[in-house]
Amino acid sequence: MGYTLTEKVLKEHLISGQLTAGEEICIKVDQTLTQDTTGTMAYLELEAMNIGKVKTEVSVAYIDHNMLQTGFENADDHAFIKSMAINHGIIFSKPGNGICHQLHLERFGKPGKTLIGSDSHTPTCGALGMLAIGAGGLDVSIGMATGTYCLKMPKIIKVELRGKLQKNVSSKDVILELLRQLSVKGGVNSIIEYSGDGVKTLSLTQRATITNMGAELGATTSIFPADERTLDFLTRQGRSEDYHPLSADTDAVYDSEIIIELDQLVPMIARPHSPDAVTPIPSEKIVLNQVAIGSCTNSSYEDLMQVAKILEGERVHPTIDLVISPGSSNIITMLADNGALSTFIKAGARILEAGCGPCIGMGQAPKSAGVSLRTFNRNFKGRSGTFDAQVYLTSPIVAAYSAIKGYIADPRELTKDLTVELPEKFTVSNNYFIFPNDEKVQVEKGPNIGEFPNKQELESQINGIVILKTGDNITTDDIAPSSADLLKLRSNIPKLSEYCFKTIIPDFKARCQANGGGIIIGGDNYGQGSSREHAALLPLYLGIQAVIAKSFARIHKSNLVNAGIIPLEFADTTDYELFTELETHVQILNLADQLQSDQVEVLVNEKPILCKIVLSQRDKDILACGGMLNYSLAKFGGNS
Ligand code: MIC
Ligand code: SF4
Repeated sequence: MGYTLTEKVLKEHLISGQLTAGEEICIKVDQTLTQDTTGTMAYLELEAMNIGKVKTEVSVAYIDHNMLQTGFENADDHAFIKSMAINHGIIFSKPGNGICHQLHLERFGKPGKTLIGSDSHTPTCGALGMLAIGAGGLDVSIGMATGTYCLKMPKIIKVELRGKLQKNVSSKDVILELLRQLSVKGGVNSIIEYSGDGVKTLSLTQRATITNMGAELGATTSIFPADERTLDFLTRQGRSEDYHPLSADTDAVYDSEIIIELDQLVPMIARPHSPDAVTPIPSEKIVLNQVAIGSCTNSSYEDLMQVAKILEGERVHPTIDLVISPGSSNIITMLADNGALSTFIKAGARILEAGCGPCIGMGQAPKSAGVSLRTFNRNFKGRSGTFDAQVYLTSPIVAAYSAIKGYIADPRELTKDLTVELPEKFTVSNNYFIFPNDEKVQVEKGPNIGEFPNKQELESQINGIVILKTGDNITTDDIAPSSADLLKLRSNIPKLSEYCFKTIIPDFKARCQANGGGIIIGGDNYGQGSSREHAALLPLYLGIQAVIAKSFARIHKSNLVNAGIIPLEFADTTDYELFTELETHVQILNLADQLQSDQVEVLVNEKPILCKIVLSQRDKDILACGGMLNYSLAKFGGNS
């Protein structure tokens, strides 16, 4: 029996465990990445562990999210991260250089290597044939400190791509189609492996759009084979030596298989407020106020050159604001050199610096009840910076064409040729990078940077009231909302805790304070979306002891364990009905002992029900220590 691509990479990196779905495995980490909104916590944690140089081959600290500097906070965070990077042998990417995932693809990703990143879209580099996994900041700092990462061995889903995309249909439509079929929880605890004759028809950055947005399926990661298109990309980036071919064996066995006929796909959109609310472009006119092109999903040279071709000689519709945020400084240079940048400006577009920008509400919030069409990966309520915005997701081709028309328009009507010739050599500049040497600097910690909230130890019992009962698919944007105003509080858990669950109820913090903390009851796929550990740290700070849900999203569940909050799953999902917000009392006795088993007895208003503990022994040990920081300090003695 042959091996899948995933198994091949994992076999090369396996430290412990067996490659059987559901088993805990620990793997060698070759590379890590952090970005600034999760980075401050990750580096506070690294500081607490008191290590010298990182143990990875390559670790990079990117500044790409918190780019607006309307006060001292973001600049202070950047300075802190930079000083930690210099001291620990980490490459620092200055603000303005671009989005972590685009830059990592351009400069550092390598076929066959492993990458752990404190951002849920880290799987973008799976386009290069690397195993790239998003994780909480604490897991990434452990990865930097020890060169290891542990996870539950996922199932492997084969997606066979057949044929070729039709004119003006994009690789974005491939991933939107998968979201339509599988939903935002269809990939949880799975790795999506692409194969088939359609693979070679997709360029590297087209593949990266697909692997990037596998995060929206809840997948652990997504991976493409490394082939001649991979070599082509690496050669144009001036690093052909990083290439080696990688593909699954023809007799590899998968847990399940899906076939996508590329030529059957049509241009699609995801409707508000979920990336899986996917439909073809409707015949009714959806009139737009804003079009935003960019983000780690769709800001490559190829994407933006297609946009330039559409905008050439045209004018952005008078009712629309078109905003373009390129993925990297190198891409901006190439667009400036070949005239595309002036095409954008002549058409009437607004140009932003290279970074996440409006994707995370860092500016460009739509007007009241505004309708915005975006090439991004998430359209969760409130994420644009306003709660009443109607945000649709789509490809750059649909977005650019719609920006001219004034409504969401089908680009198959377009007669222009959108074929993009890639430059023989991409621009590659090091001027925004600071590469480590043996220099040591004073760690700079501005007044906004607080302590990493940490639990002392595991309680002897859980005893509290249900503070909140949620529905299905609650996002980390619901638990720990993000916007330009809030992102600057990412290093300040007490202040940020005011906003915990603000998209759902106005008084979550007050409820916690009035009851001395308590329990959260969740539906299916609780905590989907980002890797932000703030979605666990804010509830921890407010005294939440446990979350009982129908099921959890992968990264959030790990973040809960790392924070020392117990994630439990209903043994019988109809028990969900037994709980009422602010009324039901929950008790779990003999916590330490019960946690060692596979199920616990939960007293719901004194009547017992059973809940499952779907955790590895290592997770249980972490919880027994009161969280990952205590666990790792005990294990590595603060000096690994
Ligand atoms: C996101 O797209 O939601 C973010 C902002 O990049 C997050 C990280 C964060 O919350 O800081 C992610 O995807 O992990
Ligand atoms: Fe940045 Fe948006 Fe990508 Fe998150 S999804 S890394 S906010 S561009």
